[in-house]
Amino acid sequence: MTKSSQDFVQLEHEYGAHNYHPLPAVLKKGKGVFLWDVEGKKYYDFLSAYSAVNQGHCHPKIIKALRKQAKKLTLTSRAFYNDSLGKFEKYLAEMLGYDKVLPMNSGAEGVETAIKLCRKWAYEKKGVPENEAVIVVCRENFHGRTITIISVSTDPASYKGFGPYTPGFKIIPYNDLKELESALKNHNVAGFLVEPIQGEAGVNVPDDGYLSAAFDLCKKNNILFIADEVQTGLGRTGKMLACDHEGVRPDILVLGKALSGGVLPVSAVLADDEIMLCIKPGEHGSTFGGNPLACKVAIAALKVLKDERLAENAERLGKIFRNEMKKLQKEYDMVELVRGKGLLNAVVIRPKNKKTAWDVCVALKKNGLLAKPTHEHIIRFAPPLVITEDQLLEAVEIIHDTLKSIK
Ligand code: IF1
Repeated sequence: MTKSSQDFVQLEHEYGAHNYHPLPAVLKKGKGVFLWDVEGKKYYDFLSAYSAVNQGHCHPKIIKALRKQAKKLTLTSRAFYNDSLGKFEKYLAEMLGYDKVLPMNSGAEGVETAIKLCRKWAYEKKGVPENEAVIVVCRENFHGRTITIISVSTDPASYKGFGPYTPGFKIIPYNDLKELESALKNHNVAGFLVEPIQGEAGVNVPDDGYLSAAFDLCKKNNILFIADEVQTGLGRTGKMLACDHEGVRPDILVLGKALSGGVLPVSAVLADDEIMLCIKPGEHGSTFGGNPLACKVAIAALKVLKDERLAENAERLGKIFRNEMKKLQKEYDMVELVRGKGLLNAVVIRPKNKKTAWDVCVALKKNGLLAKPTHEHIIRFAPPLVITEDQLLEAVEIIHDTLKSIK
């Protein structure tokens, strides 16, 4: 007997840890901007696996690279060289203009790597006394789920009950240059770790000029500017990097998610020699980091971004999308605010008739569009960057009809 959605929900509930609360959509197929559930219902995907599938689901060129390499060699570990890693490192380093690349797997591992690299640099190059390096981070950040990373979280759901926490961080408000300036006065500050747009916080876009001014403050004080572009990078906000909007070139750049087009966990840290070579053989690594399969997939994923001009598409369609949402904002009292950059956008729902973002997302799902609430009143809209204008406008219609129906 074929299983229904409810059967799969039950199966996960019974045998899986309860560390998520998914919308009740059980998916079995994806192609481009679309997903299908086990009953065969088709959806627009407006989450894109948290921006990991910028290139669209199962992009034929990425899947082709995956299949080709999977038949040859998948993993050797870094105990040996392989014939794919150097090619990937060269491709990524040249594409983004850095001397070197350090490959990892998850985004959190990438951020951990950046933190280690920054601390090492502080002791070796800046002259911070051993074990006294401080990294400045922002309130409402999201950098992952490891113990060190949740140690700097200000969201109790992320950190509460998981202590003791890792020391060596200072938390300041986001988008506040005065606070940053005063925090950076401490000579032991080694780096400033920041999301160019805060994703989990609800697509929190800082004021124009914040990133470039923050970068200048870091330079003035000999502090590394570390950008977590795990979510904002690789075309999502309408430029290859969100930092490109302000002409900022981070000292340490962290990428993940779309680096593989959502096919495998692939993350990477980029930096110039002066910083990257502070880590010596044996001091950092990962069994799967830089594996041949991941490298070939990542090169294909990066080529798709470039060849299909996905950043430009995100820039153009993002403007159209926000414009359409602003029309809905005028029409429906329920829509309080629209914000975002490129195709990373959020709609804030005014709590009305006790409707939460969750309720709206459930209604959107019924109408054929998948999106995820963040916090109680924010809906993130982030379709794959391969979406066309016609598809985007059709999705806008779905959002419109949904708002009309629950008004
Ligand atoms: C989950 C949010 C997105 C990230 C940034 C590092 C990581 C992430 C800027 C870690 C991960 C995810 C993880 C996912 C939810 C999610 C998320 F809602 F929490 F904010 F994308 F919007 N830096 N973000 O956004 O990367 O280790 O997961 O590969 O369920 O925890 P990872």
